[in-house]
Amino acid sequence: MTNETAHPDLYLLGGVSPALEATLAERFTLHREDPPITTRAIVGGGTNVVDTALLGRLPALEIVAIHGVGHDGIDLAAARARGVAVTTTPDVLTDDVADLAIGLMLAVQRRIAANDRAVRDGGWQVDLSRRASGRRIGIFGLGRIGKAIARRAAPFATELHYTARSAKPDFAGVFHADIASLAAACDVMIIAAPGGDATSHIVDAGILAALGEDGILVNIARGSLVDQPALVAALEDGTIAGAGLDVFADEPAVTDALKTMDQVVLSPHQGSATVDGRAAMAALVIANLDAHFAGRPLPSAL
Ligand code: 8YV
Repeated sequence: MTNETAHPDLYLLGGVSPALEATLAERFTLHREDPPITTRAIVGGGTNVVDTALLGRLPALEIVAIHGVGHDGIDLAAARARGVAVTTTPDVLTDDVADLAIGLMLAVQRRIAANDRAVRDGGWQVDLSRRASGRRIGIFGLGRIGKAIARRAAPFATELHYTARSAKPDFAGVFHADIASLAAACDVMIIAAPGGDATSHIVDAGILAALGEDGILVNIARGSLVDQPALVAALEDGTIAGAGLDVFADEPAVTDALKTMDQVVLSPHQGSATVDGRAAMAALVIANLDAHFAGRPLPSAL
């Protein structure tokens, strides 16, 4: 069923909150599968795929409004070539994702999740944890989220290190041109860079070896950046000390090996998932769509 004039057709590609879905339903005719060729808008999450095949099936498509900041699933070049606008929800989720990165870092080092399980099982004598303060902390990717992590990480760090496309003269940290140099220089390495071909499996067995036996890996970015079997092997044989993971190679699947490890803290891709953050993200998705269909400048176009 389509209703092109009053309620443009919108393909709801990813799961969104009931509140956002209700607001979208006031403005659009929603399609959760088999979008009609009259589809003018797509709303999806940061990991959803909009590729040339989908773009080819939707000749009337005008805008892809992403509920998130990642756009590794979107073929941006193909969208641009077609004149399809792409928007994201930057800034409003930065603090929440950065908070979770620090939470995972602390939880791994202080064994918070393992101790919680022990107490629930009636235990009290548990293994000693590691001091979380006084570490050399490295951040891979110094965009909005990476910088917010750095601000929070600074009180825990003797040294802050980072890798970005270029050195940031206004940032008080040690620049490393590549992740191998970063991994060798830090005790905690936090991954905050975009997914996509350029970063696929950039954290491999060699990088984990460079991070070393006292090293902790935290990933709040995309599972695709990490060679997950290599990570499992590195955790199993003590090549690194632990990991805090909000993202995985094949979400929502999480390999069983990780679930058995007390030196690992697992989180179901919850970086932006606060009541406050999700409300602000939903509002920005709507603001982008409203602006587009009113012919106004888009608040957060890529
Ligand atoms: C969302 C994300 O969970 O911003 C991103 O790229 O991965 C997350 O904030 C995702 O977009 C689902 O809506």
